[in-house]
Amino acid sequence: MKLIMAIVSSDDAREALDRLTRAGFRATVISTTGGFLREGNTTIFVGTEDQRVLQAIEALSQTCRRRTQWVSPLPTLEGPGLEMSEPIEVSVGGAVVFVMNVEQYVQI
Ligand code: 2BA
Ligand code: 2BA
Repeated sequence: MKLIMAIVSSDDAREALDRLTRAGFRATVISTTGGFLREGNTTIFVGTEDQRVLQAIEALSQTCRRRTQWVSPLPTLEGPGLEMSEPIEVSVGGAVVFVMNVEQYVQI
C-alpha cells in the first residue's frame, strides 16, 4: 500500500480528481499554500495498492499542466535596506508528487 501526495494547481484539481475517481481511486483533497509563491494550491492524497501507483500518476499527468508565471519574490533582509527583487519567471504546476509507504491502513 502507498500514499500518494500530489500538490497540484487549484485550476487542475477538479479534473485530476474526476479522472482519479473515475478510475476507481479513493482520494482526499485539502487546500494548501505554496511556501514560495504564497498562493493557494491543492494537495490530493490517494491511498492505493503498490501496483496502481503508476496509473494514478498517469491520471495526474493527463490533467495537470505545467505553466510559467511571473512573480515578485519577497523582499530580502540582506543589504542596507529592504531590497525589492526584480520579478522572476517560475515554472509552476504539473504536479509535485510524493509516494510514501503505508505501514497500516485501517477502516473502522
Ligand atoms: P510554491 O512553493 O509556491 O512554488 C511555486 C513554484 O516556484 C515551484 O513550482 C518552483 O517552480 C518555484 N520555486 C519554489 N521554490 C523555489 C525556490 N526556493 N527557488 C526558486 N524557485 C522556486 P513547483 O516546483 O511545481 O512546485 C509547486 C508547489 O508544490 C510549490 O508551490 C509547493 O507548494 C509544492 N512543492 C514543490 N516542491 C516541494 C517539496 N520538495 N516539498 C514540499 N512541497 C513542495
Ligand atoms: P469520500 O471520498 O467522500 O468517500 C465517501 C465514501 O464513499 C467512502 O467512505 C466510501 O464508502 C465511498 N467511496 C469513496 N470512493 C469510492 C470509490 N472509488 N468506489 C466506491 N466507493 C467509494 P470511506 O471509505 O469511509 O472514506 C471516507 C473518506 O476517507 C473519503 O471520503 C476520503 O476522503 C477518505 N479516504 C478513504 N479512503 C481513502 C484512500 N484510499 N485514499 C485517500 N483518502 C481516502
